[in-house]
Amino acid sequence: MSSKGHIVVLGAGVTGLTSAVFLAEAGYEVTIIAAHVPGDTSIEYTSPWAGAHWRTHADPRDTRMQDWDVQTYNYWQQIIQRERLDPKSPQAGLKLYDSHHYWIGPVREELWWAPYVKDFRELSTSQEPLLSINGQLPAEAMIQNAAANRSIAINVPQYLLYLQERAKSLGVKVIKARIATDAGLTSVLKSAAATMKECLGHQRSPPDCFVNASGLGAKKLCGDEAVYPIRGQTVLVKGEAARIRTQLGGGYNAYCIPRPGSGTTILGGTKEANNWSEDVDPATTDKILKQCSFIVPELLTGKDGGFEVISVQCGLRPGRHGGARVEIEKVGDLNVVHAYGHAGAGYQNSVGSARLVVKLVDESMTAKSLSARL
Ligand SMILES: Cc1cc2nc3c(=O)[nH]c(=O)nc-3n(C[C@H](O)[C@H](O)[C@H](O)COP(=O)(O)OP(=O)(O)OC[C@H]3O[C@@H](n4cnc5c(N)ncnc54)[C@H](O)[C@@H]3O)c2cc1C
Ligand SMILES: *[C@@H]1O[C@H](CO)[C@@H](O)[C@H](O)[C@H]1NC(C)=O
Ligand SMILES: *[C@@H]1O[C@H](CO)[C@@H](O)[C@H](O)[C@H]1NC(C)=O
Ligand SMILES: CC(=O)N[C@H]1CO[C@H](CO)[C@@H](O)[C@@H]1O
Repeated sequence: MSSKGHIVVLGAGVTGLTSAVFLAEAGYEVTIIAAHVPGDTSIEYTSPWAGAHWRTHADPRDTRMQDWDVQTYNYWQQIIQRERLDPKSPQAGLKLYDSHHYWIGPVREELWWAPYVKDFRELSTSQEPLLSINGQLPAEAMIQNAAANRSIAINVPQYLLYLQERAKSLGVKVIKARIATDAGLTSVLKSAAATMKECLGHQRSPPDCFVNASGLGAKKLCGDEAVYPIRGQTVLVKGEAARIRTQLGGGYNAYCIPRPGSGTTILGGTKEANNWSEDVDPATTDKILKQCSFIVPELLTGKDGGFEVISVQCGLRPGRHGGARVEIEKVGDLNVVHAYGHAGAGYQNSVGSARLVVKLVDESMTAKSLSARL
């Protein structure tokens, strides 16, 4: 089968892997080059540190991100449905749960997404579980508004491996290598080409297009000053929570995300802009555990009546002023499709963002063949 062209994807986080899968499905020959691949852990590799769940961050005016998130929600439901019909198919690590949203004080967000998620409903604070939760909280921290719907939690390590296997089964080659970042974009591209030649010999033609899914690495790679870290600390505890929970307002950003099939749950968390530290802060751990003890009582299984903590960790979300950059840039003779800066939404953006990457790559190939004919 002849391919539509050879695309090199830089990065093997959720953005690069999903883009690679969709490009391969669209008929391209794809090579991934990445310093970190599924199974690795590093502060420079955000994807393994995510919760993760679908809980949109899109502003009501950000129709691009709304669209990405809705596409991903629907696509994940299709995967879940397919696995239900064929339990022997590879398991992605996705599961539908009830997802509860609690607000201390007024609801300060527009719930544009209510019609797009399954079974959205308001919850009464005079009924359980809110009655019991509020019964333990001081007046100023009580939950005044609550809603629920069905949403998806992702077993992150499993999903990354699933994406990588899916990519490989479509012929995608994965090269683990770091690309030098010290001498500008043209040299980045040269270095990538050299790495590929070294690792793959003459199996592959020179790239027709590059996809730049380097996450926070984009800052160093091409000096995009709009990119910045948003640090998040989380606690992994024993037991799989009965449902997803998010609590906002009153200075809190507490969440609970069961990790499907693993017998564990992620409790969070923080959002600290411009902090590059990978060190966990014990006071923050205490704060997370205290706040979650009110909203996740079913996991208080420790001998001391607290959570059974497995690990505490930090990840750096790839923030970007102006939002994620998914666009074409022409660098010399080569077309680069950028796909980085998805901040705290890389998973829920991933399917819509990857489909846009395929569209941009298609456009760049059309432009390339037109200019070759002139
Ligand atoms: C605590 C926490 C909770 C989160 N919860 C959620 C959630 O619930 N839902 C959600 O949607 N999102 C969540 N996120 C956000 C999500 O994790 C990120 O948006 C996403 O992982 C970003 O993926 P990425 O592929 O763009 O970047 P990364 O995963 O960082 O991947 C970057 C890739 O580029 C490679 N790379 C970079 N530079 C180079 C180089 N010079 N040479 C070679 N390779 C290079 C790296 O090795 C890596 O493979 C959370 C994040 C954190 C930290
Ligand atoms: C990826 O994007 C960053 C930020 O714009 C840039 O510095 C880097 O050179 C790009 N890398 C590639 C291979 O296009
Ligand atoms: C970053 O976070 C660490 C760990 O919590 C903390 O010790 C440090 O003071 C923070 N740095 C900045 C610049 O906020
Ligand atoms: C897909 C789905 O079930 N959507 C529902 C979400 O909740 C809203 C509000 O109750 C309904 O209108 C949608 O039909």
